[in-house]
Amino acid sequence: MTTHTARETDLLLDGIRAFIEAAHVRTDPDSCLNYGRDWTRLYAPNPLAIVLPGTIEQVQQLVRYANEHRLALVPSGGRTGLSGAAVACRGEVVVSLERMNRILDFDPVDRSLTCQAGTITETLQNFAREQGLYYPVDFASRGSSQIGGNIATNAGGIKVIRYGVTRDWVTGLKVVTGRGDLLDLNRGLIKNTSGYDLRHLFISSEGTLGIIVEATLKLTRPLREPSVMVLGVPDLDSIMAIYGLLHDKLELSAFEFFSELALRHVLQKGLHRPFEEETPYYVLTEFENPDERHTEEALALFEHCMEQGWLSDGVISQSETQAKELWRLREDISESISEHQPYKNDIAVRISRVPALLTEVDALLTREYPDFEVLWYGHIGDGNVHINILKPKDLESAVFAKKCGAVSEHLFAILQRHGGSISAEHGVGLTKKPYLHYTRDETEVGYLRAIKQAFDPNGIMNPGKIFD
Ligand code: 2HG
Ligand code: ZN
Repeated sequence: MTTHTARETDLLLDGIRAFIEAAHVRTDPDSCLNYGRDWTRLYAPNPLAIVLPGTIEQVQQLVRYANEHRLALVPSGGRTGLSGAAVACRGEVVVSLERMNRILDFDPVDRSLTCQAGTITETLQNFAREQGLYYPVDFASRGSSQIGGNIATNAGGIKVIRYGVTRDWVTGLKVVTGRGDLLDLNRGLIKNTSGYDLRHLFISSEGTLGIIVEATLKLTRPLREPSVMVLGVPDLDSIMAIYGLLHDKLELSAFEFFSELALRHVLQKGLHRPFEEETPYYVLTEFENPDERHTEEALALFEHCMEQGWLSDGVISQSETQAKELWRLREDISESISEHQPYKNDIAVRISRVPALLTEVDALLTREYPDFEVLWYGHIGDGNVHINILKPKDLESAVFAKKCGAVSEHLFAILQRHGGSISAEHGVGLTKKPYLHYTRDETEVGYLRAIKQAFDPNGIMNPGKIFD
């Protein structure tokens, strides 16, 4: 990375101000702090400047200018990421899409909308609802994450079991490549077998190939009267036994879990226990419950699980308000533990491998972390588990990170044997970069590099993220 003198920086930024209004080229300390980091809080933000283009043409001009002057760019959405992919800690120019936040088009026949990349997830969810439709990719950061960032990370969330991940809802993308070319990819088509689908390369590319500027997204019909159950479960094995049964018999839209230790953190923030009894684990499941017959079926399954000893207590929502309250027990965990500077793992295996993986990982973590608080939660119905290790107050951050990093090597070796991924939905960014080889072998990474070279020959797009 080239470092610039103050004079050189001024000249470089003046060059940008020639095509983007001066008010949208910022260098004040507040902006540098806010736009230079994501939710990881692990890296000291140090951007050269923050640029907020308002049009696709301005994005193109900026990318061309960056190529000319070998300026590194970090595309930036809502910066709710957890892997450091949107962090600017090495003098990069942050390109925030937040001014490009309009829904441009909606078509009820296609059941699809087109929006600018800076559109907030919740804005488009609400827009879909107003049309009697549903955008089902959903997660706790819906109020600040942006669709461009969701696509660049291939975000998953809490409804994947039923609806899949972001990738499954993107039918078109406009992107400015690292060369400054504008590509209009797939144009909302459902069927299109005209060769390589470049749209999919940009999904999950973490800003390393170019900048997503517009997206066309599919919508679907809303859930019919969803109900939420929270179940108290004695052990990890029972969770998957319950999953097998409910997945077969109910129209599930979520199957999440969390541990008692994780629950205690949201209780400290003012939420209430779902029921009196404490159990080591909890399942939160959501299912369509439009009539009596569905309710009776759910209750019968609950009884059956009780008889099998797979659960010991439970509650079913009686209203939308109660359903929302129950959801908070799961959704608020991540935020409630952030003050403990957790070391995060976001692992995935095929669902059939979950029980074996959990047994091995549980043994590893018990052995390696006798003194640390280890929290389990996540989207277990998708084979995706979040393991958060909380930093003891008196332990230095660097020592803590080193210890957790060393345990990760063991964890990922187990994961590799099960054919899993080191990142299910948070991305590789900076935090998981050292471990990429557990999921992608050298030959495969060689192909990733070749793709990067084709789209970004000068290496200006989010350098140092995913791989070096
Ligand atoms: C969630 O599922 C998010 O709550 C955050 O993906 C996970 O904090 C985490 O590790
Ligand atoms: Zn998650």
